[in-house]
Amino acid sequence: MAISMSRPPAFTDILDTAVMAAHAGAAVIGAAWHSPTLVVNKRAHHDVKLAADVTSEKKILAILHAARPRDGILAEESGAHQARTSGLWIVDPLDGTVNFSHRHPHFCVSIAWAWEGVVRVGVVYDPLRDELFSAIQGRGAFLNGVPIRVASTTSVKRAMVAIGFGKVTPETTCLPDMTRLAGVVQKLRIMGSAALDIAYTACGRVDAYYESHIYFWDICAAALILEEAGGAAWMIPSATPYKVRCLASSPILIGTLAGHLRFDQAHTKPCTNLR
Ligand code: LIP
Repeated sequence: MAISMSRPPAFTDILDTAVMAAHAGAAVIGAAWHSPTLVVNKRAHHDVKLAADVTSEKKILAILHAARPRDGILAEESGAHQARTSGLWIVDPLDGTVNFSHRHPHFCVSIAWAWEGVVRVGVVYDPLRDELFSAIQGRGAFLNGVPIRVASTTSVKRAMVAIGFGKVTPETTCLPDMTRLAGVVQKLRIMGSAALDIAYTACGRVDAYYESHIYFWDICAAALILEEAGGAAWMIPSATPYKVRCLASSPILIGTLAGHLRFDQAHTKPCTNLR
């Protein structure tokens, strides 16, 4: 189906739609959080799929589709939906699902919008803390409307690094990377939500985030927020579609961290560049 080469819409309108959809998804998640029973759709050794993931996504996609019916969508639960414009929504309806399933209060909704393969708008919403992280390309990053910046930590020795520990199999374990980092940074933190890890890097609550195998939908929105907060988010594509190796930090620290992680900068590109 032909892609119409139209002019991009106003990014502020896109942001308004993303925020409305994030709140709607969060309302669904909030209801599940407060319900005495948690509906589990599927269990795997290192993962779980909840009904809340699916219902939140349906709610979010209905709003995005109503606002921009011809844009494409890439969503964690329902996958890729055809695009008839250069616009693409990238959605994680519940990032931190395993945390949620243990009633561990650390999860969020993540919505990004790309135009011509570059992320232009990003929203990460943590409903329990009522914290909305947002950014428009070239217009700065905000937490509940207040500008945010990365931390100015000058040395890796003083860095607190969030590390994602995904679905560990012999092929995808990041234990060697973790060991490399543990020996050089101040502290490692495993918090279980890549989107919040990168958003926390953007506002200086941690100095970096690393994960050896993570999906676009977990990182795209927060990566733009981090870039607009003065940081950088790098990715190296893997053989699995939409799955990448990701390192995010401040410009001061990212090079040194990449060295310790043997992060091949020759194959690296910004997490906001989906081309
Ligand atoms: C999670 C990520 C986390 C990773 C988990 C999982 P989900 O996303 O946020 O960083 O370690 O394996 O991928 O599945 O909760 O959307």
